[in-house]
Amino acid sequence: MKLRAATLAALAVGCWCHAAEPVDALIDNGGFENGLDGWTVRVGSGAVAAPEAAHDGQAGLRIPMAEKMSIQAASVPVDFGKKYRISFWVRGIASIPMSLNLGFRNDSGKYIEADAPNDFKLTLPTGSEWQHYTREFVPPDGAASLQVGFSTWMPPGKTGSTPIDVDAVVLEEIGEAN
Ligand SMILES: [Ca+2]
Repeated sequence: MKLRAATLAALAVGCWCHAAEPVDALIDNGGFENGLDGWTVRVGSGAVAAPEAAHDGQAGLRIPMAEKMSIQAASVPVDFGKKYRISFWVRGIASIPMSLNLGFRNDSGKYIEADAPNDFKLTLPTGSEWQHYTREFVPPDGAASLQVGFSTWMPPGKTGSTPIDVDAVVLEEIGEAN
């Protein structure tokens, strides 16, 4: 029993370390605990890191629904021979759609076009409650870097009312592509 208790204690410590500081996370400040450090607003304004938008920790990304918006994380190196997983928490998507954008560039910095328009632009689930979105992908041939972003757009005749919240954006390398 003594050994078992020690093992459990070790596991508990290990889990705590992992939760506090994921070793595989490629995106800096994916939890918005340091405000919008590392993130760049490309279109629109008003996106903030706010306590009321937190799923984990003290802050999350709050996107007001008044206009088109686009925000991107800093570019991270990727390998097209590897498989990756992106995950995050999201809530509040209603009449205004939001997409997850995977922007790949080659080693010359040239943007890689998707074969199909929606391959790298993924529509996110609607709903007022928190949902954990997870997707695995393999970067296209020649990809050397990835910029993860979120964008909203305004379908004709639609107006937004509630804000969209995003938190705990994690990008991990999970193995070989094949
Ligand atoms: Ca957070």
